[in-house]
Amino acid sequence: MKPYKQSGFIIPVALIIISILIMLATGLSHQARTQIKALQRTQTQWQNELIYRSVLQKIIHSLLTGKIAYNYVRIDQKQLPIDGRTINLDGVNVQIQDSAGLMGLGVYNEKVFYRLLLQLTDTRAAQQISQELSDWIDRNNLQLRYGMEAQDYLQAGLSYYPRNKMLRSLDELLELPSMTYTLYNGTTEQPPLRNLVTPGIHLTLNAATAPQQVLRAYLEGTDEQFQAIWAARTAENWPLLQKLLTHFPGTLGDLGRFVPSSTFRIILKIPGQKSMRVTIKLRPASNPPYSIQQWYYPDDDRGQN
Ligand SMILES: [Ca+2]
Repeated sequence: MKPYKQSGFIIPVALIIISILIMLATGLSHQARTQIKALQRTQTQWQNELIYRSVLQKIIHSLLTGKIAYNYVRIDQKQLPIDGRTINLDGVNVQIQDSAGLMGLGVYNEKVFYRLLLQLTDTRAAQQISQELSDWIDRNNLQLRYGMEAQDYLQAGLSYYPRNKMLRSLDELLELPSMTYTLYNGTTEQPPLRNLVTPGIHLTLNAATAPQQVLRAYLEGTDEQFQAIWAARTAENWPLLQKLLTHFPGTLGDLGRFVPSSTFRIILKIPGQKSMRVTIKLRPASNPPYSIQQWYYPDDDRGQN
């Protein structure tokens, strides 16, 4: 009877031990799976970065050695667009944007920024954001109607004040209380605001490379007048575009000269994967003949939290 009693005691203990072991094993294998997934993600990211770097090198080479005119760089009888249009290079979707086609916020023009925002959001939000940016940049003594100065940030329970200086980086726009995640990062229907502006100083706008919303913001006049301008631009009819711009009331000079900048923003994306966003400045007389001004990889959307 004794062994029977003993086994009666051992069986529950053994069962407990077995279930603990099973729990441990399940936990460990779950942990291992998570780790393997993380490793695979890192590996894919590294592989993609290698592909991006290789494509980027080709683009930089083209920009340095090709002939840049209007909205393209020509090299070996081929043309790469520099107006932000998407093209495919070695399986990577690439957008090269001449910086002179973007709205430079380095010399802030509230009126044209408002006109840009108006195409992306409602009138009230456009007024608020453009005036909040004015107050973000100016000193603390002149609060605009829809703007906000230090005391308003305090009253709104924010843990920071306006900088009262020029923008240092574009992502500072996310600090404006009325800026929204979708406006900044875009939706399937509209381009990200971050793709249309730069924190740089631009004295002229290149009408041959400017995205539609940016060009519209700089040009006053009716929608019909602008449609004629945009039709000439998309048809790449440069003489006509130049002629139309001469007679179009604008707020920035030399619109018909089509002068590109030496700075380019390049976005690379393998479909379904994280993208890379790089800003490079060509300086052919130096070594290396370009400098990297911005390097975002992986280039996630901004300001989610
Ligand atoms: Ca201020």
